[in-house]
Amino acid sequence: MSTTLRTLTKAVAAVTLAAASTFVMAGEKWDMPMAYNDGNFHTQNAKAFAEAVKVATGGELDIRVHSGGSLFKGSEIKRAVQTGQAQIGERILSAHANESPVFGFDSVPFLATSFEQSNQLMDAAKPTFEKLLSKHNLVLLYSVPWPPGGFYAKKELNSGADMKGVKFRSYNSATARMAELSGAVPVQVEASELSQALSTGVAESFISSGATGYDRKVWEHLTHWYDVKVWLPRNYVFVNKQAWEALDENTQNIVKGLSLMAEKAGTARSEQLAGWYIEQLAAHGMQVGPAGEKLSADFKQIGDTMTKEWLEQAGADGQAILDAYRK
Ligand code: PCA
Repeated sequence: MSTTLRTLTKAVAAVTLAAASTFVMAGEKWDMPMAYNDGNFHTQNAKAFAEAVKVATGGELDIRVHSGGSLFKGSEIKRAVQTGQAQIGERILSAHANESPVFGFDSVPFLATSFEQSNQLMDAAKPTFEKLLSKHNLVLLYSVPWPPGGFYAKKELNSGADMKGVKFRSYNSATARMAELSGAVPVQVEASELSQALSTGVAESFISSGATGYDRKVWEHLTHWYDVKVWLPRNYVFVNKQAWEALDENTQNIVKGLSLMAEKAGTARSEQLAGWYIEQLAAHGMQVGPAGEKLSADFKQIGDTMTKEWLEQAGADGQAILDAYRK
């Protein structure tokens, strides 16, 4: 039996046991801060997960989702969960690459550019990634990739040189570095602040999936989206280690099983919506399409530089991930 199936079977057994048990546990309430807006597909997926956990535990574990950075801002979520101010949370993984380069494994340019490759890369990275998370007092529940990232701009881009001096919104160290290497000027902006940054001219270009362009209605400010497929960055959901250990084994098994399902369902949703988001950008008047030859070649070159840099920074851990991925 596959690990996935075994965990699911355990979850089903645990649900049955929980339903049959007559003793009453003290109910747990967990706060789950998330950075992205309520309608975003990751947020909707987490809400479905939280609801399933509540039903399957007979209300004994009640996870309350706080979307859009309303409880903790995106940049505060990991620390809040590490220190137990919140029990569970979601964040874009690569935003933590400044703490350890391993957190940036999914944002090495052009390393994994399809959903299939993204899942293979996650499998390859998991042992190293989970070990690192444990050092940060966190337990991984599930992770879901965003659709492939492309370039948003308010003018035609024909080569990397067209990025010179452009104010470029970054959301992690990889997007900031990509901006620098192309001569753009990086400015860190959370997705929840993106519309404002674009309307005030703080930012005029960025890399992201169609999902964020759609969620933030960027057609109000921008005109072009180039399908570069530079990466599929992941959001991940993690629990404070002590909060996790305080759950009984049945509850842990239920949460593990439902986490597997949330990962599968969220990934399927991301893949299903990927093309639809791009259609929406076009339907709202944006020009969408592949990058031209020169632009692609220039970004490939930047990608090569960044891959080299990442490997230097991530050392043996990074190499182990790449070796496992390429097997
Ligand atoms: N959207 C997120 C990160 C990756 C993506 O597709 C954002 O732009 O913040």
